[in-house]
Amino acid sequence: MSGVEAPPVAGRTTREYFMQPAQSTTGAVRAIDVSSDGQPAGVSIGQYLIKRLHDYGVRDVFGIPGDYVLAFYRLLGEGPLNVVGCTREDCAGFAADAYARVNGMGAVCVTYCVGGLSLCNSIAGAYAEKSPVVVISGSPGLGERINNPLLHHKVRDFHTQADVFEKLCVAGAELDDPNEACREIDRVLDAVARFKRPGYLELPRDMVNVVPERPHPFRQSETASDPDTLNEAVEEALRWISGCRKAVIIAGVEIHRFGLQNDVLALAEGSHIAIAATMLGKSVVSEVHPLYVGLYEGALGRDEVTRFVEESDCVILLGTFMTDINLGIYTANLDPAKCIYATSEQLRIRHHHFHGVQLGDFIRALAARRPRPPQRVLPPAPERNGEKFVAKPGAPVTIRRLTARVNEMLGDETVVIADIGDSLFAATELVVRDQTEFISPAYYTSMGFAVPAALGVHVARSDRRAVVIVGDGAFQMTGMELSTLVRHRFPTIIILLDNGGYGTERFLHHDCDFCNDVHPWQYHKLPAVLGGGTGYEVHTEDQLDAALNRAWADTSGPSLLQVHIARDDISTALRRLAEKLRKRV
Ligand SMILES: Cc1ncc(C[n+]2csc(CCOP(=O)(O)OP(=O)(O)O)c2C)c(N)n1
Ligand SMILES: [Mg+2]
Repeated sequence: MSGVEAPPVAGRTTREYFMQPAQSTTGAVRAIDVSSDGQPAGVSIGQYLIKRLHDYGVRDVFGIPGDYVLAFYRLLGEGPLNVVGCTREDCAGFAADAYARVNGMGAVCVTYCVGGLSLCNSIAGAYAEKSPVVVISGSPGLGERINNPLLHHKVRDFHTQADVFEKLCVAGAELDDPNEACREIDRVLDAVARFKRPGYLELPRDMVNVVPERPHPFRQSETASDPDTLNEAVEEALRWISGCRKAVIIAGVEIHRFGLQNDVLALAEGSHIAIAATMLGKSVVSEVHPLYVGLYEGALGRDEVTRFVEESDCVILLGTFMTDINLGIYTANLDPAKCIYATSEQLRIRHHHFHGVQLGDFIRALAARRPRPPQRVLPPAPERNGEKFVAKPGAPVTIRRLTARVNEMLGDETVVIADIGDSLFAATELVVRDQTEFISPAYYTSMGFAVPAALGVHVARSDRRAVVIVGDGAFQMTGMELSTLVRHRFPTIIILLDNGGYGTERFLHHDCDFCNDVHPWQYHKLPAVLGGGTGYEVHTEDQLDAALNRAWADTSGPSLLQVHIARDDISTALRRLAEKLRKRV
C-alpha cells in the first residue's frame, strides 16, 4: 500500500477543512488546493469522500459507529458534515432515504456487516424507488486481512458485504487502492446523482487517512440527448398531442427526483393539459393546482379521475413507474397505443421507442413547442370532495373521519409521510398543498419506513413539519426511532392507527387471521418513557380534535397520537380496492 496518514484536524470551517496543511508522500507539509476540481493534493481518501459528499449538497450523515468505521467517524466529527446517530441501522437507512428525497442526496455511514447488512432492506427500497443514498461502510483494514483471519463481523469472506450491496446499488467500490480510491468515489457519487439510486462505498479502516500519491483530476460527466432523436421524438409527440381530443398528463415520482416539477408545469400550463399523479408520485405537483385532477390509481382511486384518464386518447406519462400498487394493483387500464411513456430510462411514443433522449430535455422541448389539444372539462378537484369536519362527541374515530380531520390541518410547511398498510391508502386521500410533500414507500412497500423517514425530513428541512401516519404493526418495527426525534426535539406529529394488528392483511387474507394480531402496546406512554414529547390516547372524535389541536400548537417536541380504530374499519380507498383484490390474492 502506498501513501501516508494525514494529521487529524478539529473544529474547522468547510473551507479551512479542505485547506488544512497535510503531509505529502514525500513528507513535506503543504496547503491543500481547493480551487482545482480534482482531488486537492494532500487530502486523504476519507477527507476526499467528505468533500465530495459536501459538493453534492449532503450536509448530514445518518448512522451508527463501530470500530471498523471509527476512523472515518472521527474525520466526520472534524469536518463540515453533521452526524445524526440513530437507534438502528435500518432506521438510519430509511432516514437517509427520506433525506435524499427532500435534499437531492443522502448518506448513511455504518460499520462492517453487522451494521451494513442491517441496512439491506432500507437500501433495497431506495434502489426500487430511486432515492439517491450513499452507503458508506467501514471494513477491516487491508493490513489485518493477511492470512484470512476470523475477524469479528466477518461473514464468509472479506467481500461478502460488498457482494450483497452490488445487487442493491447502482454502483459500488471497495476503496482498497489509494491510487484509484478518489476516482472510484467520483464514479460512484456520479452514478448516484445521475441515476438517483443508492451507491456503495466500503472504506477499509487503514485507508481512511491515506493520502494518495497522485492527485486525480475530477471530470463531471455530462449526459446529453442526441439532438436528432430528441427532435424526431418531440415532433412525433407534438403531432399526436395536437391532433388528439382528450389529452392528460400523469406525473410520476421521477419528476421530483430529477427536479422537473416546473418543466412539467410549464408543459401543462402552456398547453392547458390536466395533470394526474401516481400514488408514488403524489404531490409532485401541488394538489391544489388548478390543472391537477387527482391520483390515478385504478380501482383505488376516485372513479371520476380513473374515467378521466382512461377516456383519454393521449396519456402522457412523465417519470412514472408502472408498478402494481401505483396502478391500483393492476386495476388501472392504460392502452400503450394511446400513451407517451417518458422516464429517465426510456422514451416510448405509442409503439415507437426512442433511445438516448433525456427525460428533462424531452419535457422542456415539448413544452417549448406548446402543443394545443382541445381543453377538457376537468373532474371536480379532490379538495371539493372533502367533508368539513365537525367533531361528534363520543363517536369512535374511523379512518375516513380521521382523514377528513387531518386534511384540514395540512399547510405548505407539512410533509406527510405514510407507512404501509391502510395508512398509505388513507393518506392518498389527503390533499397535499405544496410540491413534493408526500413521502411513502408506495412501490417497495416496506413497513417501518415512516417514523425514521420523519427524522430524515426534519434533519434535511428544519422549516418543515413531518406528519407521520403509521399503523400499529409498522410502528412496532421501527417506531423506537421516536427516541431520536425526542432527542433532537423535532416537532413530528405521529398519528398511529391502532387497530390491534395487521389490518390490511386481515382484510385481504381471511385465511390467516391467527397471524395478524400484534401485542397491544400503550403507545401513548412512550414519550414519557423516552423522556420527551407528548403522548395522546384517542378513542373518540372530540378527543381526536383536541389532541390534534394541541399537537399542532406544540412545537417543543414530537407528539404521538395513539388513535384507536375498530379492527374492521378501513379507508375508502382500500374499500374501493378490496373487492377486486380479494379475487386475485
Ligand atoms: C417489512 C414488511 N413486512 C411485512 C410486510 C407485509 N405487510 C403489508 S401490510 C402489513 C400489515 C401492516 O399492519 P399495520 O402497520 O398495523 O397497518 P394496518 O394494515 O393495520 O393499517 C404487513 C404485515 C411488509 N409490507 N413489510
Ligand atoms: Mg394495524
